[in-house]
Amino acid sequence: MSYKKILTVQDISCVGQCSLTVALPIISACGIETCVLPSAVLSTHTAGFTGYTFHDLTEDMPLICEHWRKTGIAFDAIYTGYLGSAQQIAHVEDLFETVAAEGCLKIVDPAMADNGKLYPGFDMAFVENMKHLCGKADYLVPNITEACFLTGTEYRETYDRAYIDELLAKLTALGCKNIIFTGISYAEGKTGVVVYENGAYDYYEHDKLPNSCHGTGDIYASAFVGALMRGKSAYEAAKIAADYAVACIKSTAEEENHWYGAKFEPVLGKLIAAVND
Ligand code: PXL
Repeated sequence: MSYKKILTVQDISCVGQCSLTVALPIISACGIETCVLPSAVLSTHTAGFTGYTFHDLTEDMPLICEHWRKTGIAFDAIYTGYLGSAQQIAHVEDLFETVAAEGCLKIVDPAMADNGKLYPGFDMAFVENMKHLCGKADYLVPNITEACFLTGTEYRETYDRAYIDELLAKLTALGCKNIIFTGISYAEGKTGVVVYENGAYDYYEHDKLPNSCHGTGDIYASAFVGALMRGKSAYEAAKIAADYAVACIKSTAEEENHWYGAKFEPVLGKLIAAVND
């Protein structure tokens, strides 16, 4: 097997167990060379901390990209997470054109919203730009809130298969090829992930834990990318990532002092075992 090299583009929240501080260790643990393009440096993430610093790296992005292009560096996959501005989205679209190796997989996590709301600092102009980026994705990894914003659909806490099918149809109309739709619950006490690939619908269901943790979306997408790059099918990668995210949440249960993220580190061994299986 050739040694796969992937690029992930998202912020560094120095403290908070999300974005790059999650993607880098998780994808590396899957056995994939993980290169990073930090879009911004924050002292912490923005969900629950106040007074955080935010150093924008938008201007560096095209310079870094140009150096890679000149050097002949190209990636087997490009995975994007939290991006700070419309301009950053445009730079990512340039990266898709200039530093993608042949057959490069583009995986977009439109990390911008959860629980019916946009994260602080995002607005509908950003959503419009994100729609354009999603149209270029081979794999889109949204949650329901993000899918609603991307498609102009009313967010619902309770829903049925018809609602999810409608969201899937509207998402594919944006142009994205395959969708890994997270946090889909059809039964009390259960949740799961819909794998919509080449027009076919599949669903992996698992227990819904009573607690939830910030950053599990990033953990999920990173584990999915790592497993996919190890040659797993999209369904198998979606299942591995779901089982790993559940293990991370379990390892964080009952931890009041650890409200800001999930303790993904102690259970990395489970992920490594699953991708090597
Ligand atoms: O987990 C997504 C994320 C990434 N990066 C930053 C965030 C968030 C979610 O709030 O604030 C800076």
